[in-house]
Amino acid sequence: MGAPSEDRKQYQREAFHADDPAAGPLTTDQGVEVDHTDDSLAAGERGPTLMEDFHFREKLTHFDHERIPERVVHARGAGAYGYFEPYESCAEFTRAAFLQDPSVRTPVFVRFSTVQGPKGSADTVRDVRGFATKFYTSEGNYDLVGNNFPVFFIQDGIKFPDFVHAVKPEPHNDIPTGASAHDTLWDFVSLQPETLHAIMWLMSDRAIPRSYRMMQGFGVHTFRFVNAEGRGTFVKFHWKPKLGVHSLVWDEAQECQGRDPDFNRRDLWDAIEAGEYPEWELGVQLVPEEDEFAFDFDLLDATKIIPEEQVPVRPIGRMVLDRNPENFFAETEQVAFHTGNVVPGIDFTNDPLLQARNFSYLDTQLIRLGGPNFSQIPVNRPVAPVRTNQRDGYHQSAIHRGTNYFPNSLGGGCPAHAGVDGHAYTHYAERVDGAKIRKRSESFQDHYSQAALFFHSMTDWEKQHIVDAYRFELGKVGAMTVRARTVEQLAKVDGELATAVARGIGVPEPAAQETPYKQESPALSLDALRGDGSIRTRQIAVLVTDGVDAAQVTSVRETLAAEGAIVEALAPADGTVKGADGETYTVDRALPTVASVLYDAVLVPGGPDGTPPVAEDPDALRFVRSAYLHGKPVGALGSGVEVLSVLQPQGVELSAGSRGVIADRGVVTDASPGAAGAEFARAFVAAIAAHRHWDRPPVRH
Ligand code: HDD
Repeated sequence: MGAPSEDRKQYQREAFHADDPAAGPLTTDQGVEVDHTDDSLAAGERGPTLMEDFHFREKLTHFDHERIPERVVHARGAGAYGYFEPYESCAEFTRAAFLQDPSVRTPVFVRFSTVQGPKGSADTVRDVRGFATKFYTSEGNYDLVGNNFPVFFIQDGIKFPDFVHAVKPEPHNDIPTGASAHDTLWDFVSLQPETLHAIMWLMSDRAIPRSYRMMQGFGVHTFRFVNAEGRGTFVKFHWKPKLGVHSLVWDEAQECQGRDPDFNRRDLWDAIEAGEYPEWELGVQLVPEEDEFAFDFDLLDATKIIPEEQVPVRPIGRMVLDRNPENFFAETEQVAFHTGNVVPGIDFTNDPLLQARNFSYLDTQLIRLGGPNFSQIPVNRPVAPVRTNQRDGYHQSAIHRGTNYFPNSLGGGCPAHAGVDGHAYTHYAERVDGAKIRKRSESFQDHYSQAALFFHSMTDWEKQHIVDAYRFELGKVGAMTVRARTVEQLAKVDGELATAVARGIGVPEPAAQETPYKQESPALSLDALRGDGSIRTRQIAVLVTDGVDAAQVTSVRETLAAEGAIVEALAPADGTVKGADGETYTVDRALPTVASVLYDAVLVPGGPDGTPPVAEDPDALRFVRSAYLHGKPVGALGSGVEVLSVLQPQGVELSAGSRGVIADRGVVTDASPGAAGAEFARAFVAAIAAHRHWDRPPVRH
């Protein structure tokens, strides 16, 4: 609770400085000052509008053309600027300039996205998240265009239009928005077993991240590092978030879609505005060229991971995002990524998915950004000098001088070829020969073992969430043949999984069959990715009303804030509440405007006269119940403990009249009058650090 005068409006009024062009008078696009923009030029007060009104025509014409085509996939996103710095020189493996010197910070722009939904869809849908990074290096732009899954749904890019058509809304009615739970996607999946591994990730909690700041990123493909001597090393890229990897639960993710469709975008924006800069470590899995065939899968197959137990991830640097864009359209919408944007020292492999992407990204920008000059848009512009003989085209903003061809003598031979021993990009001289054929390699034919590896590496609660997700998704599929065929495919991955899914969706259980897959990779479980255990930036709700024991709130709030959590006082109405001490305290938000799904934990303080202050408020009770059902920490102090009786139908036992701190599966209480000691705060912090408590019976996931 804060001072009553606090201004909570977040609009960036300070963005308009005196030297900002917007500070001067309104003008037309030609710079002619406009004295009046509220009425059209008309023949008389009630007469017709005149064609002569150039200001009106210009204003409306520009407005009519404000939209550009949204991205065909990854339309909805959020971006931020920051920097990357390597921990040490990577010269042994790559000559890339930005990976040489720990004292050199390379600026970056990152865009996170969902894939299926249009630009206006909700954030917390079940979907892959894009994680695209543009490094503005001294040798030109390098784009690492990855996802938060390490594998992709198909092996060859020629299948991309089929896959995207299948997952996108169905063509006859454009339904569903932002969802994969529909017939055409599952029809495709059931017929195309190479999708199974990525689909397993999609059914896991990885597909509903708590925050963009709390998800991993992967380059997916095997790329190639090349060092100054020209030696190649296969490389897979990993981003690991400092805050650990955390997810929502499905019920909560769905409610979030209505309560705050911008849940993930707002979270990123707010954290950066608050100076809580998100950070990731960049790691690499390195495989010497001579080990290309040392695995039981093909390194060129983007539906496979290299288990971290087989090739450890080696940390090579860190990235911090510390600046929000100033204009969403100019920066986040117009940013153009391209897998073909590489710098010397980073090269491709023959992964057919990557090869296709190297065509598709440049092509898509031509239609989306309206021509070939999109690299001149500020967010796309390299910091390295650009000297080309490319000329003209739509939206050309450079005023080129001199000759526009090579070789030339009239322009002094400029721009000249770069010397090969300088910073010029030289392609890795891989030897290639083969017949011209349309045929998938035999080494790409196993589609089941790594889907099984992922499933078997999950904890019990993660496995249950996967079963629930399959049941939800297939339960929305109308064609029973598609449901049954998907279960048949699942049976080839894991019989128990297939049976559990079949039981929920009304199709015959598959015949018992032993699958040969027994391997696990513990590094894949969310339990292995909890980060440093800190509670930084967790959102904690404290439910208050008149008569609240303000001393309790202040004491717990101080401890939580010292740990970096964000504490908000929620009351039945906005404004102020009167504490039991007679003082007035400001409310942060009114309960009817928020919901438990927007917070990570809830605390119910007491009142000094033994009455629990929020016991009568239905929003508060629903808040507590929902937090509990979603596995979140619930804390209560003094008479606030009585409010938790709302959880008794869920099996929570409250030992009435108990004194002292009790922490049981994320429910932390101290019923002593005036309780708010250090012991309670410590136990509550530990419960929040655990994120969710899956051992509660029965938690609705
Ligand atoms: Fe893609 C956008 C990631 C396969 C074709 N893709 C796009 C974005 C991300 C990815 C993060 C959004 C970039 C942004 O924020 O602007 N895509 C991936 C990953 C893939 C992948 C990790 C597999 C490893 N993509 C893929 C294939 C193709 C495309 C196989 C086509 C052959 N992707 C596109 C695209 C998009 C795109 C159509 C839409 C908008 C854009 O490129 O700029 O060209």
